Amino acid sequence: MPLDEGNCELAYLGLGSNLGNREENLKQAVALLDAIVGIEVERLSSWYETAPVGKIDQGWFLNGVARIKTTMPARELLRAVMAVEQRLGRVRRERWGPRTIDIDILLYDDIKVTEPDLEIPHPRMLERAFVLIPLAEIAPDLLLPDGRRAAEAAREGFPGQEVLPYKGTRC
Ligand code: GSY
Repeated sequence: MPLDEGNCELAYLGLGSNLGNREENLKQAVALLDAIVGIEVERLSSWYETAPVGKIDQGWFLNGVARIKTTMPARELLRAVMAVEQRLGRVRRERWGPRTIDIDILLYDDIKVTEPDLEIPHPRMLERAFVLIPLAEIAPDLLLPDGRRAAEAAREGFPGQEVLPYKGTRC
């Protein structure tokens, strides 16, 4: 939902799917997020085909990053994000396993949260090509928690982490 400029924070969300119709899952997640009062999706990266990181014996992901404006505090945003995951049928079977949708809060303004169920900045974002490449596409000058700009971080080599442009499904 469009938001007034005042009392909003900027946050970045990582989106991923590797089960079912991945593109449809991601598009629905973005639409559901944007329909929430207190969230406006104001910039969205392209989708990228990415090899699974962590548990590698699963299907490739489609990943992207969204920049949102929000009036919600971080914890309320987490609840909203989890509600969207539930709506899209996310079932938490395996911690690192396949999922219809995964939405991670990467950054929220420049705040730091270290709680068992919520860490901001996202603790693994700086190691993940599937986060940094789409993030750099929409916010190349964004200052990351380690002091680098997003564009610089995305240019690093990421051994074993394949990230390819998504060309869409063919009929
Ligand atoms: O943390 C996000 C879920 N996830 C992903 C992902 O989104 N993309 C890729 N390529 N690998 C992943 N491993 C996990 S866990």
